[in-house]
Amino acid sequence: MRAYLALGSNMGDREQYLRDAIRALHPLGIDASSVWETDPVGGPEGQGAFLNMVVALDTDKSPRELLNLAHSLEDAAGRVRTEHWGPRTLDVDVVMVGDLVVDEPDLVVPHPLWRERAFVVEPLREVADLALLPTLPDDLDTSGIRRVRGLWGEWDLSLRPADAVGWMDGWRGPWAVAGGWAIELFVGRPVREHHDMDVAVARADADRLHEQLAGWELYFPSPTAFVRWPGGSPLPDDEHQLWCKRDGVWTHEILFEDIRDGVLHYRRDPSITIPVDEAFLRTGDGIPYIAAHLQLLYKAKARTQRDQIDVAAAAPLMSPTQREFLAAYLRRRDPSHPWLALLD
Ligand code: PH2
Ligand code: MG
Ligand code: MG
Repeated sequence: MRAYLALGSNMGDREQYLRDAIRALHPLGIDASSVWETDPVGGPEGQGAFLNMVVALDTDKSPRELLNLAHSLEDAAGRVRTEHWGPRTLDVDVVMVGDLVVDEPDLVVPHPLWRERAFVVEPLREVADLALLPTLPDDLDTSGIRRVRGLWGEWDLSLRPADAVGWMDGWRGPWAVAGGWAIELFVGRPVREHHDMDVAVARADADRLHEQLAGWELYFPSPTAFVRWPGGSPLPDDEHQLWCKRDGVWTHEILFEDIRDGVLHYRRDPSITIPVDEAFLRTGDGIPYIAAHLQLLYKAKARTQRDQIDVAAAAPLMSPTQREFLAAYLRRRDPSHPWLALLD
């Protein structure tokens, strides 16, 4: 079941409280919204602005178990319950748990006020699944809320795939732009906003990254803390991503692909292999990108609007063979996967 939790903080180191909560939730496999700074709604006069976000998770936990989880996160933030709706280090509310309805003295699900609160609805929109999205109110006053930079530091949002071509100049080995930008390069027109840029390389080439990206700091984005990857040490087998920072700003994320003898092996399903010259393609102006049918495999678990936009844009342009490749995989995992309708 898809469940949604709303997080809010308006006391002390607000970002740190949110970061701690996100780290604690990370093992459950969450989609986290952006962080929004929001004017306080109700409560005592003069309390400070909130940072709010919403996380979505696919879970078997009951609403009661999620409430207990919420309380444990609040306790970890040292929350003291004094004034009703007063300032708090961390507030975690259960917004929705599938279509379950609970009405008990200390737990009402769906949350009785969520539809009236832009500080819940707008972050929720970013991580809502396809069934929920059309039911979200879109007439709320959003003047008191604004999206702010990420919890993990600033991304340079002005960067484009052409910049990655410069960074990777002279790279010996396969590489390609991945993620949402790969879909856009395939489609050949703007598809949606991007919050980051992904670049895929072969795991076997990882030891040359420090030399290639000499002006950067490279970090493993572990769920508990960013860990710097010092040059000269081998890439740990369980690390699949690297975040790259230059002049204090994140520029891109490196994704490691298992490529051996010209064949890409899909990590999450060893039965799937693709020759690298079908997996990594090139635009007319020479920008390498991951083929859409492979990129969408990575996104197939995701349920958010972003991914739906990507598949809706790419599917009509894919070859019948590529569509069937993706559809066969989805059917195997989930015969009712919402994308299947787009791939017929
Ligand atoms: N939470 C409240 C009351 N008011 N206002 C904002 N902006 N954000 C909140 O999370 C919030 C609030 C009660 O939980
Ligand atoms: Mg609340
Ligand atoms: Mg609460």
